[in-house]
Amino acid sequence: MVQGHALTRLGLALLLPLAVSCSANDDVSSPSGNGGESAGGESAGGAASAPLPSGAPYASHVESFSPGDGAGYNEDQLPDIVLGPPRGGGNLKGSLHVLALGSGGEIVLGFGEHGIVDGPGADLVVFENAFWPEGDASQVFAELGEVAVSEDGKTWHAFECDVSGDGHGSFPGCAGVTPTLEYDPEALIPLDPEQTGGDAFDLAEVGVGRARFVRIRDLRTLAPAGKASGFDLDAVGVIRAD
Ligand SMILES: [Ca+2]
Ligand SMILES: [Ca+2]
Repeated sequence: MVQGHALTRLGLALLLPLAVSCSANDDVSSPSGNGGESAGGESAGGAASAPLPSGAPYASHVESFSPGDGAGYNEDQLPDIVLGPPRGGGNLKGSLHVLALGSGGEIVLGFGEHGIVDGPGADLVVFENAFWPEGDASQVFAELGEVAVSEDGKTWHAFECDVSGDGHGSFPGCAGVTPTLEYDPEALIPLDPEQTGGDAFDLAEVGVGRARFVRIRDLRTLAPAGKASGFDLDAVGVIRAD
């Protein structure tokens, strides 16, 4: 379910050299039930920002998308809608620049020839449009997703997500919990989850040294049937890449 207010920087267009160079060569499978990717209107917006440097630390292609019930929001903007940096609105605003996965839907993102590598602490960040109604973090509007990583796209290692939470707005191991902040993606390389927001994950927790793919699966929380629903993916960022 898409919540929150209109993003103030929808006009921002960030053309990623990495994404562009990879899109022509990567084996991008067509999202199921989607009829293929659109041209993606977002990059056509008149933006003043310069392109990010080559190797910008964000997903560069959509490997697959299996929409769940109630998906559809921004599906016509695939794959661009989930590539590149997030368009966070801060703790109080959920971005509308997201893809609704639908109840039980799942998406797999890749990073071209790059991989995520395990280093000290967190190695990747998943950005959703969670927000704090009336500024109360304990009442976070969270639509939870399970995050899994893979080196070959076949064998997956999932982070254990506690959907029951701790009653204070924390859902350990889950994506879709921490609001995405507004920040300058050109200035913030490498990514720092303290400044970007989003939910950070450490490959060491699932015993993985390197991963080329990230899968996010909606966990059917706060997803009323028949409406645009489920985890709303904004972006996936890489803290440590090779
Ligand atoms: Ca790590
Ligand atoms: Ca959401």
